[in-house]
Amino acid sequence: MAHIPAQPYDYSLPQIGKFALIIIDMQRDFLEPGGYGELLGNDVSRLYGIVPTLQTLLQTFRDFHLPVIHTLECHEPDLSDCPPAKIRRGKGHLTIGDVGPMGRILIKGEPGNAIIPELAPIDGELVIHKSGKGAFYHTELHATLQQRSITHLLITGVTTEVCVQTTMREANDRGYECLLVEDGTESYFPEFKQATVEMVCAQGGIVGWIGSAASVEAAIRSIGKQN
Ligand code: TIU
Repeated sequence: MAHIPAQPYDYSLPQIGKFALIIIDMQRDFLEPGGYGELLGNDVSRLYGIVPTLQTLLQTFRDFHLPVIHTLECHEPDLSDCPPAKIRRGKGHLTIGDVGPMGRILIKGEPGNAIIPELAPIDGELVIHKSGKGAFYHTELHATLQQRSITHLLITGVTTEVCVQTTMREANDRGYECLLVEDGTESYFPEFKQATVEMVCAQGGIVGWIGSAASVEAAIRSIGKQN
């Protein structure tokens, strides 16, 4: 057990085996020009800023053989898992399933749907394919976490106020103790990131905690030494 300095108060990291790192949707579709994020009208360039921080955090988890979960937002090639309302959204010249410069947009298995190479999963890491914004909706995530007795989630990825916040709220409602890593998440809109960071830990931590990647890494190293 270790304490991580956090908002609104210290976060208690339980023993090894009980917590996991979750990296949400660090996919080319959200970070690179020509993907889903850009077709929604966003400037995608600012999301890359968190990649070095996430690489270091991910490496710390790997060094201590701790559980890592990656998620991808994606749809089946026949779009059977994509609500028509989601396809209609955005009003760009392309939409989900259309062919863009990185293959069919937001479709499982297409080049643009892959996790960026800097953070690519390795053998043994859980990869969750999700059709919604939240990682618990229509996925095996909750059952898998329960099987492994994981109770605490260190949450990172993109975008802060969309898939990250939705997943954190879903996790909180299922009883997980969640810490959002502030410098490990990013939004196309800095003001939305800031608002999300403030709202999830307001009211005594109504959804969870906010902390830094360095604090998480320090806590893991201290637990690692105890073992
Ligand atoms: N549009 C936006 O900000 N995000 C998404 O559509 N998905 C995720 O956040 N992954």
